[in-house]
Parts: sequence; C-alpha cells; structure tokens
Amino acid sequence: MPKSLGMKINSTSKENLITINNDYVTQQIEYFSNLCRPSKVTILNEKSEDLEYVRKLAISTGEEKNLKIKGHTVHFDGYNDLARDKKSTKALMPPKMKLSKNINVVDRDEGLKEILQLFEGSMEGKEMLVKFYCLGPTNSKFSLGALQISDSPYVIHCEDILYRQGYEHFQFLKESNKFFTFIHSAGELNEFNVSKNTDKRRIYIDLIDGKVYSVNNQYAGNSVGLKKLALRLAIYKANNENWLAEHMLITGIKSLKNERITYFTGAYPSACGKTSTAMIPGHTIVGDDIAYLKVDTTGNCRAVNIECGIFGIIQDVNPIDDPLIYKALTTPRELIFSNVLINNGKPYWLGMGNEEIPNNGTNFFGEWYKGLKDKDGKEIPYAHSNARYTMRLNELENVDPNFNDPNGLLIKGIFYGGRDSDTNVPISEAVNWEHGVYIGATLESETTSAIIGKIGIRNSDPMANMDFLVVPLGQYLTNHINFGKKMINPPKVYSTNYFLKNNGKYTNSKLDKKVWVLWAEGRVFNEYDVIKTPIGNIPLYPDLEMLFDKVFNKKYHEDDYILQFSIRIDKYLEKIQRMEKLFENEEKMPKVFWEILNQQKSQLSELKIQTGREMLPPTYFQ
Ligand code: SPV
Ligand code: MN
Repeated sequence: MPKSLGMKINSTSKENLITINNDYVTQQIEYFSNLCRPSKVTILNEKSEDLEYVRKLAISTGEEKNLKIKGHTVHFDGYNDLARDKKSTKALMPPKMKLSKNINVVDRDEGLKEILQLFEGSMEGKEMLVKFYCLGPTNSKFSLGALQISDSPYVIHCEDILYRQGYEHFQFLKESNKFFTFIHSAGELNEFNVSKNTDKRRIYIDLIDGKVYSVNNQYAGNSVGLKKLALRLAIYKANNENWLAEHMLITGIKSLKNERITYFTGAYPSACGKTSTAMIPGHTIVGDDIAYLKVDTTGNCRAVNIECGIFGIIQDVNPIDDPLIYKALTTPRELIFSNVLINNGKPYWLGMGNEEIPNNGTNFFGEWYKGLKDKDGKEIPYAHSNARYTMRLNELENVDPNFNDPNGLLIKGIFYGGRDSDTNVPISEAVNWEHGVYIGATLESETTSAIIGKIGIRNSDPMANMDFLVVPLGQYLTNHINFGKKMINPPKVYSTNYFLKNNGKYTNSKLDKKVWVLWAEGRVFNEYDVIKTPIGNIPLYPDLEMLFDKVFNKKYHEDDYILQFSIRIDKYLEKIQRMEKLFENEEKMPKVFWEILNQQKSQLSELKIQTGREMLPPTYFQ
C-alpha cells in the first residue's frame, strides 16, 4: 500500500484494494489521489452497504435531494452544463495518428498537460470515490472492466443504477491492465452544488492509455465515464479487433402472431425516437443506448446492452404516449430526476400530460418562478428539454427476460433513423449488408436539445455515432463492411423515419412505428413481398393495411400510403449531393459505398429525366 494513499483510506477501503490485487489499479488511484488531493479516498466494493453509502453521500453533499416518493431524488446540472459539450470533448492525438477533420482532437502531450493541470487540487476538501464496474453482462466475452474515479457521488450513484457492478470482474482480471479508466472531477461547486467553472470544462480521451479525463462538469453525458466516454474507447478497441461498439438500442420484437421474438438493434441520433423504439408497447427492451456487437462462432451477429439502466429524456413522457415509463416514474423505486422543476417534493417536466404546472419551484436555474428571465433576457422554462430520469431497466415491466444473457442476443435486424422532415420513407429495407452500411453511413438528423447548440439544423450523423468516433470515419465504415463479411447470416437492415412531414404536419402518428417494425420483423422471415426501388425495398400497401388493422384496428388509407412511401427523387438527389461532399475527402472509405451511391444517383437521375417528376408514387415501381 503506497504511503500517501494509506493515510487517506480506512481499513475497509484498504481491504477492498488488497482483494482486487492489481498493481495498475493501485497505481491509478495513488496517482490521481496525489494529483487531485482529496481529503479522503473511499474504495467501494459492490455490496449493498456500499451502494447505500453513495446514495447517502449524494444527499449529504447536496448533489441530490430527496423527493416525496420513496427512492426518488433530484439532481441539477448547472445552467451551462445541461447537455453534452462537443466542443470541449477531444481525443488526445498521438503524433502519428490521423483522424477525420470533423473529429475534435488535441495534441496528446499538450492536452494531457492542460487537463492534468485542471485536475490539480480539484478534489480539495472532497471525498474521492473509487468504483469498479463491468460494461456488458458479467462473465461474458463482451465484458469490459471499467474503473471509475470521481469526486461526485451523483456520478457514482448514476453508474450504480446504469451499469453492472464489476468488483468481481476486477478480481478475475488478476494483474491485467486491460480495463478502461475514467477520472472525473466536478471541480469547484457553487451554492447550488453545481460545477462553477464550466468555462474550464474539458473531456479528453486518451486512446493509447484507455483512459478518459473529465473535469468541471456534472451532466451525465459529460461526466459519467461508462456512458459516452467509454463508448469512444470501445469504438477504438472494436475497430482494432473487428467488432462493433455502437450507439444502438436493442429490442425484442414479438411477431404479429406472437409465435417468436426477434431481436433488432437500432441507431438513432439523440432525441430522435430511440428510447421509444426500444419501448414500443407489446415488445421488450434490452437496451436503449449503447450496444456491443460481435460475430459468434456460427457466423451470426450477437449483441449486448453494455448498460443495465436508462438515462432517458423525460420530456413528453406521459400516461398516453409512454405508459410504462410514466408508471415507473410515479411510483416508489430508486430513481434520479435531473433538470426538472421541483415544487413541494414533486417533479414536473415538459409534456408530462394533464398535470397543472406550479408557478414556482426549484429548477436547473436555481429558484424559479414563471416569467423568470436569464441575463440575456431569455425566459427560462420550468424544466429543461434535455431533463432526464435515471432508472434501472429491470424496473420496467417490459424488460426482456434475456437482457443479461452473457452470450448476447441473436440480432436479425438493424434499424437506422433520424429526424428527417422531407426525404426518407417511413421504412425501407436494404438490399444487402453493404447497402445497410450505406444507409447507416448516410444517416442525417435535424438537431435537438441533447447537444449544446442551435436546434433544427440538418446534421450528418453516420450510424448516430459521429459524436463518438475516435477513428477515421472511412476506417469505421470499412470496419462495418468487414464485420458483414464475417457473418453467414447478416442482419437485415432498415431505414426508418418517424418524422416525415407534409405541409408542416407529421404524416404519421407516433405509435405507427409499431407497424413499421412489425413489417421489418416479418420480412426477416420472408413473410411479405416488397417493391424494389432505387433507394431499397419498400412495403406493399395491402401488407401495411393488414398490419394497421391487426395492430390498431385502424383503417390505413391508400392515400396515406402514397404520401408516405412516394420516392422523393429530388430530395434523395439533394441528399446524395450532401453525402458526396461529406465523404469526398474521407480516406479509407469502402469502395462499395461509392458504388452504391453512384448507382442510386444514376437510377434516380434517369427516373427524373424519364418522368419529368420530382416525386413518384410507390405503385410506379411495382
Ligand atoms: C445521448 O445524447 O445520446 C444520450 C444522452 O444518450 S448522453 O448521456 O448525454 O449522451
Ligand atoms: Mn445516446
């Protein structure tokens, strides 16, 4: 036991460290304890008393407050710390490495120097918590160890809810240093217990060392190491080992006749229907955010949710649209609300249904009253649009019984979808795996509030993973193509779009996605025919009519079908142009990407010349 550390830890912590028996772990803790200078270091086990210790600490330090319902607490992030900070999140670049131009980087030596300085003394007067987790189910070939060090009991509390405990996993690691390390400090806190120096917020990713440094923030997308910070390290690792680390949900779709359950993954940029796809009524949820995908020995695709909880957007969770989540949020269980309005121990959020919203309370701004403005004269809403809830998955009635399966779940389909008001049809099928990669690579979305910045701008977001890429984009896409080559039965791939508009109005209702996914599920078993179009395979009207009838007992009109499934030639051609520009300077692009793009382009252009029309009904292709 290093002497400097020995003075700061109690006998239980000492024992916990000795049992782990890993020099690299001890070195890290000692190094960061010396650098951050906490008054105390606590090394936590995975026992229930240790979980309780963190819950209590989050309350006693004021980072969380108890609410009326048992087990519910609230946490506020600062006014400048309510979403992921893309600008201040950078990969530390070793001298010979080259990344795509849209990946944020800083020279490794320079970045390390800057961030280590920010960590210096950052935990003075605070307690440093050390915790061991496992990404993915334990005892599985997917399992990855994660060591989290933080001065924020809120961060550890979130991780205790969102991730599997990994103390045992670390014991089995023996002397190995093959795990990820996350070091976080909320930095100096203000009178509301929120990070004060958000101008010095930095999140630096060290690919060489498998380590992420995060300082002067609390918002979970920035602070919780195992979430988007681990995703970046995993993408780097996966890319070198030919598996996939993806920003994907996993759901079990029950077939129409209920005779089978088929697992799909799905990638959607933040706040674009991802959680609601994972939570479609009647189906099961395995995960709503991050999945690892591997090819098994039989040539099939298997995936695990690396999390076991949800850090979900709370806006619009109401008894009609999300009955299961709403029920979970309004009954006793361990639950952290963040950035909602609190009045008299009760949380209020945007779009919560018929509740009357009080005129005052506490929110992410501090003491709030209706009409309150910020220093720029902007009215402060009672709750933030990126307000969230943190909850265990097994609190939900629809959790999949196999969600902890160490072998992963057999994946037969993949969905990609973005917020797209004018181009893509509600659902189409890729003709093969490569075309599926093309669909994922060309994913675009109109921006939302999950990221700091303007709302409503069209952004390109390959596989919804662009924010987290730490390998060149072309190489990442080549890895996707190669992943397909390893499979005997690759999953079928689907493009979905829940946001298609006509004259400013959505062309379908929120729940219609249930029909689209059931059609995809049936297609996996060749139950429906398709119409072949230049953009892929689309459904036939009678099949959707039957599905709408069986699922919702509702008439699906042919006019709606024609409106939704018409091929918007001009819009697709515009999209292709944007894609040409985006990828033109990208190195190591798979050749097949350009082949597919050029083929689509020439087919669509020809149709345009032949017909003189910018939009063709699905029946045209029959
Ligand atoms: C997302 O924005 O994609 C999320 C929430 O899942 S965050 O933790 O901020 O990444
Ligand atoms: Mn996400």
